[in-house]
Amino acid sequence: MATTLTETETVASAAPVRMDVEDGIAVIRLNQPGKPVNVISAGLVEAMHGILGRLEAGGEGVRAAVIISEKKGTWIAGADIEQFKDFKGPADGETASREGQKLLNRLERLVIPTVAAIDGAALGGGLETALACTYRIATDSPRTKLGLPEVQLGIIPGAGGTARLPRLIGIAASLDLMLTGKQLDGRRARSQGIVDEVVPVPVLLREAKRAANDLASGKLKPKGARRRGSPKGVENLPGLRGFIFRKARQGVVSKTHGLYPAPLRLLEVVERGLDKPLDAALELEAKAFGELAVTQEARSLVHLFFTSTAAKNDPPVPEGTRPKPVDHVAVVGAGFMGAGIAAVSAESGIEVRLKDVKPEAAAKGLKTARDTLIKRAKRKKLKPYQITALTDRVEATAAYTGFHTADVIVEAVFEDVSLKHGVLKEIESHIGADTVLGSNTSTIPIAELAKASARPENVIGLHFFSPVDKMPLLEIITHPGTAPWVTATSHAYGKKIGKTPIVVNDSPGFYANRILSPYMAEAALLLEEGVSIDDLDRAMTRWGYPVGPITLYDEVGLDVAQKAGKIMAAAFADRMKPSQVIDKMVADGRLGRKNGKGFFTYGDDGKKTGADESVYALIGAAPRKQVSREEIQDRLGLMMVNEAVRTLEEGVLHSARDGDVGAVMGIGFPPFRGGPFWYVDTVGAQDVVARLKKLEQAHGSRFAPAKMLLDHAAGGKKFFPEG
Ligand code: 3H9
Repeated sequence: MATTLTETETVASAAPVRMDVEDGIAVIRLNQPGKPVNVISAGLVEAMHGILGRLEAGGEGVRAAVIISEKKGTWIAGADIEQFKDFKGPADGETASREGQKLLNRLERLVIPTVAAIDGAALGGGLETALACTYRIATDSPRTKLGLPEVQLGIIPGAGGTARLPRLIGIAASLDLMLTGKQLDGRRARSQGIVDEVVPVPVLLREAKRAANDLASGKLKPKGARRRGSPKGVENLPGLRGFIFRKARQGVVSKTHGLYPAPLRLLEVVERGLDKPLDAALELEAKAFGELAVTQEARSLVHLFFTSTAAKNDPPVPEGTRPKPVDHVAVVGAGFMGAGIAAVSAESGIEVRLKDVKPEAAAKGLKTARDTLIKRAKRKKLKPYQITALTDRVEATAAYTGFHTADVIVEAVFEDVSLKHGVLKEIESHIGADTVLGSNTSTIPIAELAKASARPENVIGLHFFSPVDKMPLLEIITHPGTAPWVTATSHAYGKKIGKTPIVVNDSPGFYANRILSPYMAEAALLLEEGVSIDDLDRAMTRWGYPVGPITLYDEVGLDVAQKAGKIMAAAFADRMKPSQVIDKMVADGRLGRKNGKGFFTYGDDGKKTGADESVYALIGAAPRKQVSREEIQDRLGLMMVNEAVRTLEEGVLHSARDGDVGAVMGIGFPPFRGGPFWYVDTVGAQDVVARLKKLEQAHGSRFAPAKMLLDHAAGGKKFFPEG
């Protein structure tokens, strides 16, 4: 593969794309200067057109081309999402889509074969670029991910993906990918027919050139054989295609209650485009892309992309604070939470010691952790030896052996201050001075916990959410004495295990539970007033929450809710009065789903069967009151929003950004509303204040607007002035 000066031509060293002709193969290397990832920006599009023009002109002895990235970890991360913020109306998005389509059509129509050599993320417009190539080779690296995540941004693929993917892998498989935004590693992408070969990283370029040569000579035919035109075979049987789309539509509506326009529009674009020539299908795509890109839903989801990325990359620690590497973690308390924390840590390559007092309890925790790891590994189609390597990373113990090597300790014992104090002291006698001492408490102030410690500067809250392997947030709580390196290391640990960390200051309920509490308390009050269980849940799922508040009571456990409610009521007596309803439920032995008895009834399989009508007699409130859905939504929703603003006002939150990320990722605040602060900006602080004042008049001072909200309303201020 020797490259000689005469064969090699470099467009410009600082250009986002470079083309070298090596042994008759044009190697197109992507490396956007000054960007952490390659994105399809105006500059990249222009540079690619330049290169395609040269290839079309011929004359350089080029037989085939390979597109490869020089950026570690990404091939192409898709369109530049930053540019979406500048779209003023549908025409801007439509133009951007057409520009992308034009480039990729030109790539697809080259007379020479092209090979996408993918190592790292090929997402959105990145995968669409690969789909326009003749052949795709991906690496087996864990960082290689292929997918079309556009619906998660409130849009649809806009550079040909809605037309090319179904034509390549079929309707049902492509809808599954586009509706969920799921990302596949190289091997899974091959089994779905998206890539043709999977190779180890070091040989990617060599193998891509080999494939390019073989395609040029005719020795190799593209296997995934792009079926041009509509998908052939079984999916075209009379009735079947309609059935696939009907089922998909039903799935979307039942999951989203029609609150997200993008997935429904995606189905329409794919269905209508299937029997059309590619160009006509692309027309539909561009129009829909333009319209969706300026919806409020898309703007909110783009906001969440940037806020969550920033929360991951920008911890609030003094400049120059360096985190310690986290390779060993010890978890104390092998219950459901402890086992979950052990599993997610091991999955990210960390060696874990899982300790409980009794060997049987430790063994039980180990089994739970391993079961979680196996379930997740099977979903990723890992090989048996890889699964064994994963599960071997967790070791159970009833003693403190091996703790001296731990970089981070996560204490996850029962929620009781004196128990936690005792455990903390014990742990400290087995670890060094440079170990982070984290507590997975959800209610106990961290400063209170740190009182028992000989090294309070090492103590920090690491609040995981249940179930740990599914919930994306890690709430990190510092007390005034926490050392910056401890915060930085905890943040790095959270990021390493795939969580989005936010750092907040110590306060009762921290951030997530603090804003959830008044919302839950208000739901209980409405029950007492005679609103039905179903009306309450339905109102909030229609507002966009994944489950309603009454279901959430049952899921969390009524005893747990009761305890947390009392702690919060003690701290914020004016607005979080504990409800009699919860006390009556617990006194009746109703703990929620965990004992099959709560606000709902449960079948033998543990599945919810319906509201338990006998609850109304128990709580002394028959469902008699008609409260409009909007009023329920305002009473609950604004309680949470107002409380979120108070936490920013008090300095519990470092930023509105963290508040939005925490509410969406920790407690299911509807993502398409962007988080409580983005919501206030969207509807306007004046509007929120007016609605709160109306509620205050009708129901009392707990609805009094936060001072910061009043200031924003009076001054026309925004939490995100830059939009
Ligand atoms: C699309 O493609 C539409 C097309 O169909 C049609 C168009 C016509 N744009 O996450 P990280 C930044 S829609 C702009 O920390 P990682 C990110 O903000 C797009 N910026 O790294 C961060 O900036 P900063 C579909 C982007 O290694 C930095 O890069 N694609 C973009 O953990 C590092 O990011 C997606 O939705 C972007 N597309 O993960 C993929 N991507 O340093 C979105 C990243 O200032 N991206 N940045 O904080 C990702 O999923 C992850 O960033 C990725 C890397 C997996 C690529």
